[in-house]
Amino acid sequence: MQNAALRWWLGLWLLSSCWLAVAEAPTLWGIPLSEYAQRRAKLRQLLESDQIAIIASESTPPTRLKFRQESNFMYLTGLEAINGVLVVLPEGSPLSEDVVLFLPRQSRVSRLFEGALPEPNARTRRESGIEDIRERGELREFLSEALKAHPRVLVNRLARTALGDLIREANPEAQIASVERLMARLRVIKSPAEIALMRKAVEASIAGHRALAQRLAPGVHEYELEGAAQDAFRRHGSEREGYPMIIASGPNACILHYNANKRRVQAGDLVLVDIGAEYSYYTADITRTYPASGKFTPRQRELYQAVLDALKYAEKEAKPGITLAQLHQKVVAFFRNHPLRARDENGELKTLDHFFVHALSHMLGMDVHDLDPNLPLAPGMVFTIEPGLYIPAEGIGIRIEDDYLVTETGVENLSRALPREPDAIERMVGASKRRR
Ligand SMILES: [Mn+2]
Repeated sequence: MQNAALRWWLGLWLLSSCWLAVAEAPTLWGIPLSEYAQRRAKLRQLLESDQIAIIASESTPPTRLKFRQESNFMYLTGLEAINGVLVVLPEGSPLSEDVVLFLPRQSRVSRLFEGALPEPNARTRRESGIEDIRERGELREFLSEALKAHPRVLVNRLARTALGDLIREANPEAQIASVERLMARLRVIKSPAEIALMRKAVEASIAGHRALAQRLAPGVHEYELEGAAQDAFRRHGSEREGYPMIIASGPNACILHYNANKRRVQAGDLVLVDIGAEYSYYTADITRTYPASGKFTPRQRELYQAVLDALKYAEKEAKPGITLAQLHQKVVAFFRNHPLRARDENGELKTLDHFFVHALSHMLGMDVHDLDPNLPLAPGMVFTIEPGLYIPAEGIGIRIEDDYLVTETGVENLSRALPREPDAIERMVGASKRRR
């Protein structure tokens, strides 16, 4: 009896403490609501007194692609709203508002088509932590007042197209510019919650690489490899790819934006695989180059080693204070000084820097080429390093890419669990096991 009572009280205590834990730290998409509030507060601080930020959500549910909220709207609200508009005012504004979210009321028919969307109601206030949510129809009147005190209007791309007329009507003198420079300053430093999501994205992407390499053998189509990677992404909780997969075999590896993925892999090909899973609106971006038959030729291997050495050199040089442009120049010099040579399209022998034709790095986050404020590296930034060599005359394209978190003293390779040494790469390829 006593025991049963104790268990009852213990159960009640556990239940209530669980409930309290959830109630204390509510999240949306893995990010605490308090963090969304901090982001909005920070944007307010960055705005000058005559500026105002207007950030529109996606406007229509797409028919051909899965819905994905615009990254800046998502970053500031956490809401998958349609036709929403977030207005952010500077700290010293004469208006009493600081942040106002305008949302449309949903019709009965729309609810049947799209399911329930965020509306101006108590539920959305509670879910988002945004207190001032109004009817979308009130935006026009609000702007005609607000743009008097704030004629410099910073917009995201969706607001520029959807609300340009409304803004000019509210204030014909309004100067419209992009909000992306400010958003880049906010988004470039990742919080612990964001880094946790990016680790999940990396984990799913590594699983995709492993599944794809396992499936790789001469005769397989590039799109079959795509399916293998996608299956592994989904099994690791990824909703979608962060960008179209590049699965480029043989000569396709020298087409940098190739993503048709329809060729049949031939024996002796190198297969360049550039894929990234998105997890809760954050994406990874990892590239490996695999020998289709499970074994590099001597020439493929020496070029592969040159790219890998360039990557290792860059990650040693990467630390707070250096810019991505400086890091890029270091790798160009590394390739220029490398003893290997290759022939260009005219048969002329060239140093390796001639075959490294793209940027070494980019910022990574909600978008694969994430907004970049062009600042020196600082702790909390996440970026890629991806040297590559593309030699059409030899039908060889090689790229190796990992994702890095900047620490106080250097970088942490987030994707280090995925092999990249040439022997380990050979062992990953399915064909190599079937051969033995
Ligand atoms: Mn990349």
